Amino acid sequence: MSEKMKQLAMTRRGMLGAAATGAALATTGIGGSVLTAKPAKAAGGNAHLAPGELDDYYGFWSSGQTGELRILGVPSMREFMRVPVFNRCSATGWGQTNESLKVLTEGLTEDTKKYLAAQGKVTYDNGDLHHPHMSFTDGTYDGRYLFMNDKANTRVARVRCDVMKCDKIIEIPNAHDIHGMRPQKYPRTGYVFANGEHEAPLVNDGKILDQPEEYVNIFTAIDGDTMEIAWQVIVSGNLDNTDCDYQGKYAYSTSYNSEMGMTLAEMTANEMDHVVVFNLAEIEAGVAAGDYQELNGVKVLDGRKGQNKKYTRYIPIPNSPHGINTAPDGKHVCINGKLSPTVSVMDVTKLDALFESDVDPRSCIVAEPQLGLGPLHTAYDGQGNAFTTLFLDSQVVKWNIEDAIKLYAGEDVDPIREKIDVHYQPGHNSTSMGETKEADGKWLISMNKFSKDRFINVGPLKPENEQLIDISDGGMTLKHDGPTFAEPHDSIIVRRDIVNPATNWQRDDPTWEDARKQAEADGVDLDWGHEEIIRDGNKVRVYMSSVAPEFSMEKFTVKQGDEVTIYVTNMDDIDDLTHGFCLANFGVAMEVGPQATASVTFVAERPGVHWYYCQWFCHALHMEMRGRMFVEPRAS
Ligand code: CUK
Ligand code: CUA
Repeated sequence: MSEKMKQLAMTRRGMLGAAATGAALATTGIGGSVLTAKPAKAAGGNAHLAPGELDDYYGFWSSGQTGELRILGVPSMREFMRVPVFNRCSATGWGQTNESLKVLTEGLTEDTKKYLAAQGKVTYDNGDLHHPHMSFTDGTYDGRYLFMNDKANTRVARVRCDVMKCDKIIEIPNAHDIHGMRPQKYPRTGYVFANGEHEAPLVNDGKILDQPEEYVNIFTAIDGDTMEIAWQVIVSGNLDNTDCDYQGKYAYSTSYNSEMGMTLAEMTANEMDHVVVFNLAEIEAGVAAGDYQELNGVKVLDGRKGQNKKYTRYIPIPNSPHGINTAPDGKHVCINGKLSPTVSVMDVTKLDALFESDVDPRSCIVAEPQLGLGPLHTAYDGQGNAFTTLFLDSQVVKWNIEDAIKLYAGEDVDPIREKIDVHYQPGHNSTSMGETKEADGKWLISMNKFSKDRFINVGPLKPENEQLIDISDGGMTLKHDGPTFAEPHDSIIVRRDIVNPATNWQRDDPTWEDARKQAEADGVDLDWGHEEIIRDGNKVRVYMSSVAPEFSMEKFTVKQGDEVTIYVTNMDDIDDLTHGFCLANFGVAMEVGPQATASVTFVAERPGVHWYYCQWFCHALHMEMRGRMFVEPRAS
């Protein structure tokens, strides 16, 4: 270690103090020496991290209509990364590279491919990502995958946590506009449950149009390992949010339009809507017994109201319920009333009876406290308390579940502990590890839809405001305002020891499987510095590698009209040494991470001299990292 590095390491230790918190220390290799950075002091709820201090938690944020996944640090609220998923990303080439286009196109239905082809496209370039959730093993996060929905184009995506890139996107046939989505908690994920929000004819080919009585809605279970659809269930009413139990027996979804109305007045007519409970074992038995119709390659079971099949039960809930959240106690589930000032507490141990006998479906409701106006979502501290967002009141209310149950049973107790003003109109909230059995009661995020006057004015379109609230001392103390761009709905806060991404890619990563096969067929060794041009009719494949600050190919020549594929392999294996490949005036740009291969295909319909350059600042000679593509004009 150099003298300077030693000093730096000493200073860091001095600055951070000796108070170890028991969490794993992170090591960061810099120039061959190793510095250790300690996690932020967890106790006492210090939200301000000094430069160089590391966060205790990863925050995984959705981005709504931006279509990407975001990674933040909690408690610092620093944004670290944007992982493109349903969107087109200019920086990484997501939506343009062959590797990303494979992910974006292979899971689309034939119907959608046809529609897109008519638009001159191969994939959508928008999405509406509401709900990011991590895979579970035995009731807690396991650091394998993140799953997320696309409400805009009816898809579910998966992000690999080892490289923080999306590796699978599937479109959900038969369903419309996937909204609520949660992974199975126990024994593991397992299933990923996904709600189709909007109802439509089961076969939506135009034969049935304005006949809402013929519309249905679809609940889908996806196999999180293969990203194939396991089964679907037809339900009555449209589906909003979903969650599941810690026993591996039930999933449940809120439904805000049991009326199946088409207008606002119709949709809000009933005082009671419902939660649909899905009996996983009965559904699996139904699949095994062949009690389904096959529609677009998916096994679809009928779980509509009045079918009296043991697949589903409908529990009346006031009124247009929205969020549904299972408590870390493994027993209670909060159903947030939205248009009703109540949260209904469902006891999952009472669900068996609903399927075994003719009991009142409401017999599983053990509390229904009035909390305030517009309850949307609930999070937990793992100590018996719940935190519910009140959209209309612009507040978060902390209340005690056991006291709410006593109140419902007739005792004279007030379950409400405290209310805190948030700014303004909160939707989701999340607590540290709060949707797992390891909820630790340290931090609460309130995801507020409006920021109004909280920041300097940036014009008519304003950011949202995500507020960090310290709940570690039994109270609620606002610590930080965090503006975000359109429109994170949901977030999870994951202990950092659970998430262990790699710093470099592995050369045999499946991401560039196709490139590897093509290179093999072309006799090119992708694992070694290479520069090779293969002509195959009017298809030209250009293989080059990069080592800072050079591409292995300083120039290459193609003909006007050639379909050119460029493969770049980044041979650098140094932490954080990403290169890029940008072909100017061809609209081509991509990220090439350390040890990764990336490729892009275009038609060289532009004669002349064209520069390509590295667009990720990688070296003191980064500006010099460039080369020329010569395009010979077509003989006229
Ligand atoms: S929904 Cu947006 S605030 Cu899509 Cu989870 Cu409740
Ligand atoms: Cu390589 Cu910049």
